[in-house]
Amino acid sequence: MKPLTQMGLTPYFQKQIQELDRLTLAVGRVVGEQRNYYEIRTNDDIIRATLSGKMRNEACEQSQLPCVGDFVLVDYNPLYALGSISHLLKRFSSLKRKVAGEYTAEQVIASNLDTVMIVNSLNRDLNLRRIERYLVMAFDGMIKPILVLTKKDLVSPEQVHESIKKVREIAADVDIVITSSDDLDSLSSLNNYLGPGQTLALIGSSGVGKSTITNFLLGENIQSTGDIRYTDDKGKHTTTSRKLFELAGGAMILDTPGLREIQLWEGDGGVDTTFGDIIHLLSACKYQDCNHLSNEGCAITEAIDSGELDQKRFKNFQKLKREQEYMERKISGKNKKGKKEEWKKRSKECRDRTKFLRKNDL
Ligand SMILES: Nc1nc2c(ncn2[C@@H]2O[C@H](COP(=O)(O)OP(=O)(O)OP(=O)(O)O)[C@@H](O)[C@H]2O)c(=O)[nH]1
Ligand SMILES: [Mg+2]
Ligand SMILES: [Zn+2]
Repeated sequence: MKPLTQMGLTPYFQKQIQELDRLTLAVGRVVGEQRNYYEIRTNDDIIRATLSGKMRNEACEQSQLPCVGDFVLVDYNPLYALGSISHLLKRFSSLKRKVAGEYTAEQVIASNLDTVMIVNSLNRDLNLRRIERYLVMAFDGMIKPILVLTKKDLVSPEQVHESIKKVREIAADVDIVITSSDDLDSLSSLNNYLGPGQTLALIGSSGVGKSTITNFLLGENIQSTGDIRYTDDKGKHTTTSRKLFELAGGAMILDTPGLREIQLWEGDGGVDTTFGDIIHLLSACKYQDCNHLSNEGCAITEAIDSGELDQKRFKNFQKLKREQEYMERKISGKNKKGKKEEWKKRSKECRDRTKFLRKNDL
C-alpha cells in the first residue's frame, strides 16, 4: 500500500500532526462515510472508526465533523476492529453548501480537493446559471474547477459547438472537456487532471455520468451506474454515498451522489472570481450609487444593450451575491448570539466566584 504522504498528506497536514504531538494515534484519511462508521485509510490499512465521544460532544456543526477527504487522527488498536476518531485536521480546501431545508447550517461535501470536475450532460438543457453556481462553490472552496460536458454521442456536432460557445462565455478561463462513454480517447483526456497525489472530485446532477467516468478512470466497474428515466431524462440518484478511490497513477478520485440543490454558503471571493467580467464592468460604471438598470452611461446597462453582457448572467450574479450576503448576516448574527451567551456565562462565573470568596472570608 502507498504511504499517506503519496495520498495528499502534505507538509500542511504533517505540521498540524507534529503540533498535536499525539504519537500514539494513527493518521488516516477518510475515504468513505457509512451510516454508522467512517472508512479510514491509514498508512498500511483500511480501518473502520467512529467519532470519539469528545469530538461528538464538542462539535457544534456538521462541518466540524469529518467528511470524505479529511485527514484525521484515530485511536486504533488492531486487536479491536473499530477505531475512534479523536482529531480532525484543518482542511486546505473544501466544497461546502448550505444544508437543504429551513435552518441554516453548513455542509461540507468533500474536503482537501485539488480539482473538481463539474459534470453536465450535453443532451439535457445546459443550465448555465447552475454551472455559475458550481463555479462559485469551487472558487469559494479554493478548488480548481474543470467543466466536463458528457454524452457527446447523443447530440449533433452543431449542438456540441453551440454548447461549448455558451459555456465558454460564462467560464472564460476554465478548462472544458467534452466526453462520451463510447469515445475512450475523450475519457482518457481526463487523466491530464490526475497527477500523483492529487485529489479530484466529480460533482453534478444525477444521471450526468459521474460514476461512468469514475469507472473508466479506475479501469474497473466498481461504481454502479443507473439508467435515465425516459419521461424526463432525469437521473435516478444511483450513487448514494461519497467515496474516495485510489487510481493506479497515484491520484485519488471522489465520486459523489447527484446534487439536487446547491445553495451557497458564506462566500470567499468565489462570486467575484466567477463573475470577473461583471466586477470589471462595475468598476467602470461612472455612478457611485447606480442601480445598473437604466442610467445613461452605466457600464452594465451599456454592456447589456450592446450584447457584451447577458442580462441573465447579470441577474444571476446579483442573486448569488444577495444569497451570500444574507448568509453572512445570518452567520454573524448567530455568532453575536453566541458571544452574548458566552458573556452571560462568564459574568455568572465571576459573580459565583465573588460570592464564594465573600462567604469564605477570602
Ligand atoms: N449515451 C451516453 N450515455 C452515458 C454517457 N455517460 C453516461 N451515460 C449513461 O447515463 C446513465 C447515468 O450515468 P451515471 O454514471 O450513473 O450517472 P451519475 O452522474 O453517476 O448519476 P448519479 O449517481 O445518480 O448521481 C447511465 O445509464 C450511463 O450509462 C455518455 O457519454 N453517453
Ligand atoms: Mg453515480
Ligand atoms: Zn451602473
